[in-house]
Amino acid sequence: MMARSKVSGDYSIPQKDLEDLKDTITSQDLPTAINTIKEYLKQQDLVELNIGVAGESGSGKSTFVNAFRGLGDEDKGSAKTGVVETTLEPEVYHHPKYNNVKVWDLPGIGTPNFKADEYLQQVEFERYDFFIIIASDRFRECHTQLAKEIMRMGKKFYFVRSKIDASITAEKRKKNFDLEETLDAIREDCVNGLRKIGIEDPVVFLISGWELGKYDLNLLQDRMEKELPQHKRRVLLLALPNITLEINEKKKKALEENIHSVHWCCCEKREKEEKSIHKKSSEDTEPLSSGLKVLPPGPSFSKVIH
Ligand SMILES: Nc1nc2c(ncn2[C@@H]2O[C@H](COP(=O)(O)OP(=O)(O)O)[C@@H](O)[C@H]2O)c(=O)[nH]1
Ligand SMILES: [Mg+2]
Repeated sequence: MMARSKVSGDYSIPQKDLEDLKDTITSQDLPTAINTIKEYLKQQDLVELNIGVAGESGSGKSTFVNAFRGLGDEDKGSAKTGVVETTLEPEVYHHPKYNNVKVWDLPGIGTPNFKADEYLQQVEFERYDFFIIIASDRFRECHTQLAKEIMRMGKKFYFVRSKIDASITAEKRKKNFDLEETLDAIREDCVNGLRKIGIEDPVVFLISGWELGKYDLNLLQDRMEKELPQHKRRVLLLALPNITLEINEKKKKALEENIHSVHWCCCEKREKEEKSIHKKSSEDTEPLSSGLKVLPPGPSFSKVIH
C-alpha cells in the first residue's frame, strides 16, 4: 500500500499518494484509471484498527463496546451486558459498517490474584492500537497496575470513568448537591491515581453509556482521533458513533476531501486525454472519442468510485 503522510488537510489523501496515483493513471485509459483509484480506496479500507477495552467486571466494558459500534445492548450482534461477568477471553466485535475496525471486549481485571503483565500477555497486547481502561467507581490498585503495564509495553491508553449518570443520581440525594463539583471530584480521584504513576497531565474522560451525548464522549473521540497515525485516523473517524454534529461534519469532510482529491486527479488526466484527442481529431478529423465518459463534478463522483 502507498505510504500515507500528513498534508494540508487532516483527512485528505497525502500529496505523495496523489502524485503516485497521478503517475500510475497517466499511462492508463479512463476505465483502467478508475479501477486503479477504486483499488487505492479499497486498500485504505483495509487499514485495521484494534481497540482493547479493559476494566473491572461490571464496569461497563461491554456497554461501551456496543455504544462504540452504534448498537444498543439488545441489538442483534451486540456484546452481552449485565450483572454477571460474561467475558473470559478477549471477544472481538467488528464495526457493523467498517469491518476492519475491531473493538475487543477484554476479560475483567481486578480479580484477587490479578497481575497486569500476565493479563496483557493473555490478551495479546501487541494486537491493539490502543487501550481504553474503564473504571466505574474509584481509582483502584488494578487500574494503577494495568495503566503502568500498558505504558511499559509502549502502548497508549485512555482512561474512562463510566456510569457517570449513576454516580450523579447517587450524589443527588445529598442536600448540597452540585453537579459541577460532583463531576470535578470524580475526575480528580482518577487524575490523582494516574498522577501517582508518573503521568504528568492525566486526562480522564467521564462517560455514561446510557447518555452518550452528555459528558466527555466527544472529547474522547476527538483525542483518540488526533493521536492516531494519519492512516488510521480516517478509519476511526468514519467508525465513530454519530453522537455529535461535530463528528458528523468531520466525517463529511473526510469523505469529501478524498473524493475531491481523486476527482482532481482524474480531471487532470481527462484534460490530458481530451487534449490528445483534440490534437488527433484535428489531425485526422475523427470525432471526439465516444469511449471517454465525462466525469460528474465533485461529490457525485463518489457514485463512480464507490
Ligand atoms: N447507570 C449505568 N449503568 C451502566 C452503564 N454502563 C453499563 N451499565 C450497567 O452496568 C452493568 C454492567 O455492564 P457491562 O457492560 O455488562 O459491564 P462489563 O462486565 O464491564 O462488560 C449492566 O447492568 C449495564 O447495564 C452506564 O453508563 N450507566
Ligand atoms: Mg462484559
